Parts: sequence; C-alpha cells; structure tokens
Amino acid sequence: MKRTQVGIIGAGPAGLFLAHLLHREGIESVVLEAHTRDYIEHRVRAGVLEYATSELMKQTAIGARLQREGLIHRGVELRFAGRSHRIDFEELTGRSITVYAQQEVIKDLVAARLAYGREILFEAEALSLSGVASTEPRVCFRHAGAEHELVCDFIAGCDGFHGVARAAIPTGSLAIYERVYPFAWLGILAESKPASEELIYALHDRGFALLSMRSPRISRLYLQCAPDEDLAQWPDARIWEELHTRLNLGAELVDGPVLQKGVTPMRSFVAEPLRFGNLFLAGDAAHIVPPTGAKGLNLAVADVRVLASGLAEHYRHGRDELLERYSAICLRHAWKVQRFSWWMTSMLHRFPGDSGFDYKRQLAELDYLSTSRAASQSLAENYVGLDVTMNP
Ligand code: RFL
Ligand code: PHB
Repeated sequence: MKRTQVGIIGAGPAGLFLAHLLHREGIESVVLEAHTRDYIEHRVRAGVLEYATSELMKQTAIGARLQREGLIHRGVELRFAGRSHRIDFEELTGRSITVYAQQEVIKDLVAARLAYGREILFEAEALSLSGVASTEPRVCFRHAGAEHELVCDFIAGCDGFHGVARAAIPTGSLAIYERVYPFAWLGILAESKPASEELIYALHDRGFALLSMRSPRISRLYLQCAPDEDLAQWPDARIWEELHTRLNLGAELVDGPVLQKGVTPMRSFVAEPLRFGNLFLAGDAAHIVPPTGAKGLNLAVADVRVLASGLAEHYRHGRDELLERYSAICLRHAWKVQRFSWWMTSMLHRFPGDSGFDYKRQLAELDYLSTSRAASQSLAENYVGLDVTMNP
C-alpha cells in the first residue's frame, strides 16, 4: 500500500502537467502510467501549443528546449476553391502559437519530474477506483506482476478517453454528450521540408487536407479519409498524390520517406460533471475534441491549471471554493473549445451524402472569412486560445 496527497492516473499531458504544477505548490503526488517511458515519449500526436500553454511551460521552468526548438507561428493559411487566405494571428490578436510536438512536451515534463526526484510509476495500470466519495479514495493498480493500492486525499483521472477513472462515476451521476463524425484523418510524419512556413488547412472537393510540421526537415500531413479506412490501401505514393491534389502546392510539396502513418477517428465528447466526490476528471478522460482546431492538449492543460490552483488553495489555506467550482469553470471553457473545434471541422470536411448544399455553404463560409476582419479575428482568437473565465 502506498499513500499520497494526489493520486494521478495517466502520464499524458494532463497528468504530467498536473504533477508538475502540484510539485511547484509543494503538494505530493504519485503518477501511475500503464505504458513504458519509451512508449509515452514517442507517441506521435498533437503539435500545436496555444499561446497560454507555451507561456505556462516557460513560466514554470520547463520551457528551455521549447524556446530553442519550438517554431513560432504568427498565422495560418486557409485554401479552398483555388484561393488562399492567411489569418494573421499577430495582427488580429497580438498573440502567436508554437509548433512543438506533444511527445517533446512529455519528454520535458518527465525529465523535470525525475530531476526533482519524484517518481512516475511506469507500467503501472490502474485497475479500479474505490471510495471516491470518501476522504480516502483508493486506486487499485497492477505493477511488476502484483496488485497494489494507492490511498489518496484526491484522485485525478488523467487517463485519457479509454481510461478507468470516468467509469468510477455512477452512470446516474454522469451526463454524456457526444458526436461521432462520418470521417477520420489519415496522418503521416514524413522526412520532407515543410512546403510552407505556416500550417495550411485546405478544403478540396475530394476532402480536407492539412499541412503541418515538426521541424525544418519534418512535415506532418493529414488527409480526410473514411473512419474505417484500411491503411493497406494507402501506399506512400497514393498518399503523396492525394496530398498534391488537395493541397495544390505544386513543386513546393516534395515527397519524402514516410516515417509513421495512422488513422485518427474524430469525435466530440463531454462528460459532466468533472468531479464526483474526491475524484476529478481532466483532459481527454473528460472531453474529446476533433483535431481540426488543434485543441486537445491545450484543453487538458487548461483543466489541470484550474485543478492545481484549487488543490493549492485547499492545502495552503483550507479553502475549497475553487475545487467546488472546478467542474463548472472547466466545462464552461471546454464547451467554447468544443464549439470552435466542431465549427472548424464542419467548415473544412466533405460530408458523405452531401447533396452539394453543404459544400457551397462551406465555400461561402471560407469566402466570408477571407473578406471579413471580424470573422478572421474570431477564428484567430479561438485558435491562439481563449482565456479560461474564472469568475462565475
Ligand atoms: P492522453 O494523452 O491520452 O494520456 C492519458 C494517459 O493515461 C494512460 N492510461 C492509464 N494509465 C494507468 N492506468 C490506466 N488504466 C490507464 N489508462 C490510460 C495512457 O497510457 C496515457 O499515457 O490524455 P491527456 O493527458 O488528457 O491529453 C490529451 C491529449 O493527448 C490529446 O487531447 C491530444 O493529443 C489531441 N490532439 C491535439 N491536441 C492539441 O492540443 N493540438 C493538436 O495539434 C492536436 N493534434 C491530437 C492531434 C490528437 C491526435 N490523435 C492521435 C488522437 C492530432 C492527433 C492525430
Ligand atoms: C499537428 O501538427 O499534428 C496538427 C496541427 C494542427 C491540427 C491538428 C494537428 O489542427
């Protein structure tokens, strides 16, 4: 049996950021992670950090490599119907975003935690939670072939969409709001100089395409595909051909070796509330957004910032007001981010069965964006990240 103040399930961005922020507040935590360190440090996922996420990394002493290697982006490009429109973040909001891979954020957080001598239990799978409504909630987990128990003051369920924490909330106490989209993303990581300095979101009559990057030599590219797409039908040459068609970048887009490929399903999902007794859900365990707005990681970080502040008030001053408002504060923010992610997704993908009406509407929306400063500014302020509203 182990005892800690905050038991954190999951070493993704939510769990590791929470552990880091708690450590800075002098609060003890134990992180349980089902996979190995090598696995979580090499899992290819998100790449866009909102302004507030990268600022938080810098302010909390984990931003040195981000400052050296992160790519600051001051705008993005939208392409449609043979046209192109740049959204200038800096001019419209005074802010920028940083392209820095999620697994690099994970590496920085793991390194920081190990440097200050706090462990992460890798290959420690949480099996079940008990007593979540009591003052001594427990996590039963398997590690090194044996079952153990972690006794906590609070449990943070940061175990992603498929984790066990959400299931510890009785179904009668949980409302689920969900939308599954009739398409997915086929994503590749390729050794190819990015064809543009900024991200390009493209709507083509054959479907959505996105050009992103990881470094001056590595591109990250996505194509809209079917949710059950068979990767075997997508040899590298076919992927490049489709990217050329949809992105329409001519010779700027240079084919290169494909280092990794995968299919990402798309869903919008929110579980309410985010707190049950002394269990708090954060990140993908609580909500999923489709990747079109580049928000999942940032939303996870927004949650745990509020949670860490609430726990700090609890331990430092014995005040629980912020913990009591945790769910309401985070859901208010999460729904705004859901709205934006849904809107970007609806504007930029071809919908199966569309009679043509949707496509015309989408092109009109993009045309409106490219001629209206107000519309462009709305996209820009959401993309660089809305501030979390803490006031009731
Ligand atoms: P994670 O990252 O899924 O981490 C959960 C961790 O919990 C572990 N776990 C358990 N550990 C112990 N016991 C158990 N029973 C456990 N069950 C699970 C898992 O092994 C894992 O390590 O959730 P978290 O921390 O909430 O973070 C969420 C983000 O990872 C996610 O929202 C983003 O990756 C989404 N996303 C993007 N977000 C952005 O902000 N910007 C982007 O540009 C962006 N692009 C993307 C994305 C996600 C993608 N995929 C593959 C889903 C692009 C893609 C393609
Ligand atoms: C990425 O670089 O992986 C990426 C960028 C923008 C998105 C989603 C993913 O909207």
